Amino acid sequence: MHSVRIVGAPTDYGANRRGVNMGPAAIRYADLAATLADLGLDVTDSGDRSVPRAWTDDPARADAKYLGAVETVCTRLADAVSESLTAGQTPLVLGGDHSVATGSVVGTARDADVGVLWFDAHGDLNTPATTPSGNVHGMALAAALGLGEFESTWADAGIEPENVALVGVRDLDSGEREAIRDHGVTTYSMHDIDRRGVTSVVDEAIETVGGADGVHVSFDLDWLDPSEAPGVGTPVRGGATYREAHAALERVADAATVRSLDLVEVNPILDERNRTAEMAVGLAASALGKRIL
Ligand code: 6HN
Ligand code: MN
Ligand code: MN
Ligand code: MN
Repeated sequence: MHSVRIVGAPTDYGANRRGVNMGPAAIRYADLAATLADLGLDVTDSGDRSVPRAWTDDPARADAKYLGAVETVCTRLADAVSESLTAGQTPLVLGGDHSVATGSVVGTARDADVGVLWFDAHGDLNTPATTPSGNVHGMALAAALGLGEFESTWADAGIEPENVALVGVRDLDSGEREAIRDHGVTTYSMHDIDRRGVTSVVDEAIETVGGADGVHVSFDLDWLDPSEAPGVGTPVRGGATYREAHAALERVADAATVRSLDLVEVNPILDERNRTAEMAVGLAASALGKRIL
């Protein structure tokens, strides 16, 4: 039987809004474990990683707020993800803001050849030198790639730009556009999805990122249109529909091996009756093999 281990990462240090640290609780409340067990998966919930308490931040690092706390969370999460894989359980990481994904990627790529599919309205490719906000969740992918000052912390993650595809972006900062060009990160915008259809785009993304040991799927709920997933801190209109999001993840389940999965940026304070968390649960089921027949 296929096994899944839920790993909570309840942090909001990477975001500019409080509340996303309650994401794991909201997603569990939306019946994650029972939904996955109904698919015939063997589900273990390992609880939440502990998160440091940081009430004040180094004012000199307005370009990377709470970076120390983010790094601590990511280091703990990387170990938890890697242990889960060693135990034969697919890690299902619940954020928390998207900064946690640096830890997931580092953990899943340890001694393995993996591709990364990043479903997001945003590129998450800023560095402290380019960020418009100082929020580290907007740097999570750059950190996993060891770009800019992250060369001294995460450069050994084992992920190269050619192993990564951004899918469905619609809000890039100028420094992110430069990073995409300079490092050759395969990027599909919503424009590509409109023109070609989501399944064709996802097929090509899977093909591009490779990964003999499978793919890491980092799913930011703000990839969806805010009318369908309002409980996120940085909504951008023009996002994926419910059907497109399910079609995308069903394609991933069919055409790739899902080695690990993040569900991030669910903020129950901003949500409407937990519907964004419920969306996350349904999408996890699709990514982990739910079929209608
Ligand atoms: N996310 N590009 C913006 C920034 O502040 O760097 C927004 C980042 C959003 C990050 O949603 O994971
Ligand atoms: Mn993101
Ligand atoms: Mn985003
Ligand atoms: Mn590797």
